[in-house]
Formats: sequence, C-alpha cells, structure tokens
Amino acid sequence: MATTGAKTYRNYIGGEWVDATSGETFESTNPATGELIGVFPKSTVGDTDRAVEAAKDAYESWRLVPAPKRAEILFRVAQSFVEHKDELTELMVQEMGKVRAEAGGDVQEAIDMTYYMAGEGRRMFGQTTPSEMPDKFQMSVRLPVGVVGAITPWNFPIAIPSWKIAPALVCGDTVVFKPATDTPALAERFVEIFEGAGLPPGVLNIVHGGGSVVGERLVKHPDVPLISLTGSREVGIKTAENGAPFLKHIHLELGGKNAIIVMDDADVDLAVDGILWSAFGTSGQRCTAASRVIVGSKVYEPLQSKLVERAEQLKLGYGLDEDVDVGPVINRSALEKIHSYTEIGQGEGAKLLTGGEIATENGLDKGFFYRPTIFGDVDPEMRIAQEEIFGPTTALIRATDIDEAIRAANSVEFGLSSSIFTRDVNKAFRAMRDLNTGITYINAGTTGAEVHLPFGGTKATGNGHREAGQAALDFYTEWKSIYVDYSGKLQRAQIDEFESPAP
Ligand code: UN1
Repeated sequence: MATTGAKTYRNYIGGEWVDATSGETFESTNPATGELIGVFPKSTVGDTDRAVEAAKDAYESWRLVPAPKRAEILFRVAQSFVEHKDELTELMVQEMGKVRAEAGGDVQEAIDMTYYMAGEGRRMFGQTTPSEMPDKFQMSVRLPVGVVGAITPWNFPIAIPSWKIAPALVCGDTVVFKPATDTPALAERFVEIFEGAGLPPGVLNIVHGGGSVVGERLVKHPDVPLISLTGSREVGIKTAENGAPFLKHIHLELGGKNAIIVMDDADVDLAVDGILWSAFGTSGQRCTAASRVIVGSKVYEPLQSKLVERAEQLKLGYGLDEDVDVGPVINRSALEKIHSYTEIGQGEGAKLLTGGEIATENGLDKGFFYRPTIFGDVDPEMRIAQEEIFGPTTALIRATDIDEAIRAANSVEFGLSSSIFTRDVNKAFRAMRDLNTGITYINAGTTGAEVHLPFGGTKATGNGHREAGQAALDFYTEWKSIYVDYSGKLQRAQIDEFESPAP
C-alpha cells in the first residue's frame, strides 16, 4: 500500500520525538478496511539503549519527587483521557477493530486505572509494628526499583499500558514502553497525553518496533530491573529465560482458556447473555474470553439452541457503524490461526453448530472477519478445548454434575478467569473455592474485571504476580524494613531479653 500522505510517527526518548536510527519503518493498518493508519519507526537495539539511558537518568530525580506530586501529574493524565475519550475511542476502532462501545470501555479502563493509581500517591501504605525491644521503632516502606520495560499487547491498546505505566510512575519508577506493532498509533497518543500533562523528560519513553529486537533488548538490558509483559505463553517463557541471568523481576500476564459453567438450576437466558458477551465480545480476543462452556445435561439442549440462534443474529462489520456487534480480528495471521482451529475441531470430531468460516459478504473481505463459531459435543481433552484460539470460537462441553464441571474447567494449562451460572449458593461457594483461576465470576461471564482488584491468573497464565489494585504496587516497588533504636544502647534482637513486669 502507498504510504504517501499517511502520518509518520516517531519514538519519544528523553522528552524528544526522534526517528529510529535505522531509518526503517513499518505500517499500521485498519483491520476492518485495510486502510493505512500510519508509518512507524522500526527501532534498533541502539534506539532501545538510548531510551533506557534516558529513563535511567530521569529515575534519579523522579524517585525523589514526592509521591503526591507524581500523582498530580497522573490526575492530569486521567483528566486528559476523559477529555480525549471520544477521539481515542474512534482511533481504537480504526486501529484495533473493536466496536465503539468496547473501545470506549477500553479507554474508560485507563481512566479508572490512572485515577486509582493517582490516589495511591497519598496512600502507598506500609506497616508500622511494635518492637520486641523497648525504645525501638520499626516500619516498612515501599521504594521504587528503577527502569521498567513495559511490553504491551494490541487487544487492550490503551487500558493495558495504563495498568503498567500508571502504577510504575506513581511508585517512582521510570518507563520504556514497547507497544504492540499492531496498535502503535494508540500507544503514541497515550504517550502524548502524558507529555501534555507535564511529565518530566525521560520518565516515560516509547520505542516502536518488534518484540525480537526492542522487546528482547529491554529484557536483556542490565539497567532494566523490572519487566512487565502481557503476551503469549511462548514469549512469556522466553522473557523469563532471558531475564533470569539478571535476576530481574518479571511480571507475566499470558494466556487463558476460560470456562463458563452453566448448572442445571441456572437462569439459562442470563447465561446465554453472559456467554455471547464473553465469547464474542472483542471478537473473542480477550485473555478473559470464554472459549469453553461447560453445561449441565438437563439444560444443554435448550442452551445450545438459544445460543446458536443468538450468535447467528450478531452483526459483523466496521465498529464505527452503530449497529455492528462484532468487529474484525487483528490481522491476517490471526484470521488464519482461528480458521485452522475450526479445521482442527472438525478433524477431532466436534460438531460445528454455527460459523466456522471467514466472512466476506458486503465488503467484509476488505478486512479480517470471522463468523462467531460454536462447537457442540466437545470433549474436554480436544485441542479446541485445551489451546488458546484468541478468536470468536467457543466449545460446548457436557457435564453431569458440579464435580465433573469443575474437573473439566480445571483441566487446562491456563488459569485466568472462570464463571458459574447457578442459583444454588452451595455450588457457587464450591466454585469460588475450587475453580483454579485468578478470577471467578458468579452469574456473569468471564470478562469485565475492574481496576481496583488484582488481575491475573494461576498456572501457565503467569508467574504469580498480579496487575491492578493494591497488588500492582508489590511489583513496582521493593519493600524496605526500617528499624530505629532510640534506647541509646546496644539491644540485640532475639538475644537480649526484655524483663517482663513481675506477676
Ligand atoms: C485482557 O484481555 O488481557 O476483564 C484484559 C476484562 C477486561 C480486561 C481484559 N477488563 O475482560
């Protein structure tokens, strides 16, 4: 495609907008129409190193800015996100493809996260505890760590950068941001908003380019002690391996294979609403998407027929059109991967109930559209019930009781989100305890996490860290324990005994 007239973007390093030293570029295009969005610098290891250098320099003064003052900038950023919400929403529909309401939700999630983390500027609580000794005071405080490498995905192109960058900044860390190459224009606008809010030069830098060059250099750079990555399981493992020789702190937010359980006593219509939203919202491209539905044998038939009927009514199209329910998937290779799973499912003997094809009618062939796809009679061991597809495909699995349902739900390598529809409080509490995931919903689908609770998963979904809420602060700070002895004499812990008052 011709690049004439398209906007050319740059990196932001040390407070300056600069080209990549290679002079090479890559393009971002609209996944619904194929139109060019912009041309971006294909950065090198040298560009990445310059950004790290800038972030390292800026850290020395940023860490000393009082946290409530750092937070004032974040409050201004959040306010600016509010003012630019419509513009960012439209750009997100154009660059990432999700429909307008969902794109607005993505921006809103960044607004919520930025306000929440700005509030931490006046909290960031530690503990004060009594001492075993007289005339001794002790407390724990959070201290920043240094430069954060924030490596973000395309599926929540404004929200997820805010999950990493807002807590990092309020905690006193500085950041080199490497956004996904499918959504670089949104990342650029994100950074411009921080620049406009008065963030000092070098505190937040953006370096565009591929994961194998920029991302890998951040992970292997000795001056980047923290890496936060949202991405695939494979990239997560590689990141942990590459960071291990430096003993880096690595936060990984990886895949999901999330299940909705529908028990025989459930409100089936409510469950169908939840399944449609969780399986086909964002064209199934959420880590939290419901790609399995485990259904009690008594409600299986009515649920299946209602779900298929409703899925067939969903309108595919360009997300800026108000009556569109499902947008495109992100790019051609995603489309091909999703379709290959339809073939795998059919080969495994699962029953294709609806969808299963690339949609091309009425101009949809200009973009990457896949019809909402439902497989029935799926065995929990089949690949379509085990592997992350990251598209609008879900698999119906039968279960005779809660034990079988929970066993099936837990039978995958991932553990991000799960849900149960039931009106039986005992079953709901069993599920809350026994579903092995970081998030569980009762009588709602698997998507829709809010910013003030921890977000993340068990097993291969990550490595035990969480984003969002108070949990995020544990990643972006180090605890320091401080003991102050004001007795004026040597008091040896665990050795010198304080004489208790006589009985
Ligand atoms: C993701 O898909 O990586 O809970 C994030 C949700 C959204 C965030 C999803 N608030 O579905």
